[in-house]
Amino acid sequence: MKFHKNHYKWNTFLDLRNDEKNFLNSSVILIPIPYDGTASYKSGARHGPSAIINASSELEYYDIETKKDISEAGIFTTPEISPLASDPKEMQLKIINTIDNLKLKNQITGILGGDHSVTIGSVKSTIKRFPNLSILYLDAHADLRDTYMGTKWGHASVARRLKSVCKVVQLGVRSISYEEINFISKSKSENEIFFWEHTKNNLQKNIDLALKQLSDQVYISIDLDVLDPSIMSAVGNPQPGGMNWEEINFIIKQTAKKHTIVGFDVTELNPKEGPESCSFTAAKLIYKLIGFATEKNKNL
Ligand SMILES: [Mn+2]
Repeated sequence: MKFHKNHYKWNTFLDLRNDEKNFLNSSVILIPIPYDGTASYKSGARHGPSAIINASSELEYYDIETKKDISEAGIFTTPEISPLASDPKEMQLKIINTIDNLKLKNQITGILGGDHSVTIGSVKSTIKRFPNLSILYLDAHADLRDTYMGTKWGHASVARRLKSVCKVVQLGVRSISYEEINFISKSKSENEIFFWEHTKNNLQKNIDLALKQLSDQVYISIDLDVLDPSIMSAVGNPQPGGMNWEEINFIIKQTAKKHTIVGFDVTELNPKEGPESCSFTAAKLIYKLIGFATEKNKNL
């Protein structure tokens, strides 16, 4: 069975033609998940994946920083994982099963969200292929609540759920509740969370401290609200005082230099909340992640 682009609508990242015959030879598998069933403030992240893919067609293939053609990495965009309106836990199980069924080997997966809850399913599938996985979690919020709005599987509990799966190192946090602060001290995980106001002034030193705690195989989870609203206002829960473009690039580049990036996600783009440039910024962030993650030369 061959799905000709002339007959089917199947939008792809960078508008590249998917090579279905060589699916398993692609080095990066992008999986759009238009789900925002757990949004609490402003819903609309379901429109994130299509906005990212549309904006990506405006990117130049050539990347100045890594001096290479990003499209040559071998990028395959799957069809969207359709959302379930039932229990958020069912949605996570669906994400795990759908990704498992792709029968991937060493490919890098990149999830296009969707609200941040999609990370739970994505990580739970990825860790089956990479048992020594650890997570670099970039988010303005701590996401360490045990439950929020009646569910344990929502966007405000993602880091808490993942901490029972593997090591999670959090960078960029600038909003946290008392409940979460208490959880951190009870679980003695103070050294796994870096508040942005303490981190940004000595970025190299703090990144080194954060990265030292990660295993070789790293999954980078990005909630776009980790960026400053001046460059990324199109998110469900904006928070002032965030990372700029150079800082997030630096963090990803340093991670790629010292570790192997085996998976990533970019979540919470809510296109109607901001200018079109936000979708483009999200697309370029994915492009940079692909560039760094597939870079064999560690002298980046
Ligand atoms: Mn967040």
